Amino acid sequence: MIPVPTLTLYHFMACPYCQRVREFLSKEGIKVPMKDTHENPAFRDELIKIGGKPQVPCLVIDGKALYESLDIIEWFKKNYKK
Ligand SMILES: N[C@@H](CCC(=O)N[C@@H](CS)C(=O)NCC(=O)O)C(=O)O
Repeated sequence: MIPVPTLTLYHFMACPYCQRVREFLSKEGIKVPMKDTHENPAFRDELIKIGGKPQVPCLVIDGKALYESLDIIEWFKKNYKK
């Protein structure tokens, strides 16, 4: 069996870089659990603990933070098989 990584996308609605990632995911039909750091400040604190900064978007892959919208999109292109 191929191990499936646990994914969480930290984001907030007004962030254009988050929007870029959300649009890519939507276009590709990829569903990822999301945490809105503006809606819930506890998610912001959580992200700082994991990745060291509150910058969004951030994809957390098995507990490891991947920042930068274009790097996140590249990660999905490389690693996500439908
Ligand atoms: N180059 C980054 C830019 C991300 C960015 O600037 N995000 C803003 C929100 S739109 C942010 O999180 N700013 C707060 C911070 O950097 O701590 C990307 O493409 O993901």
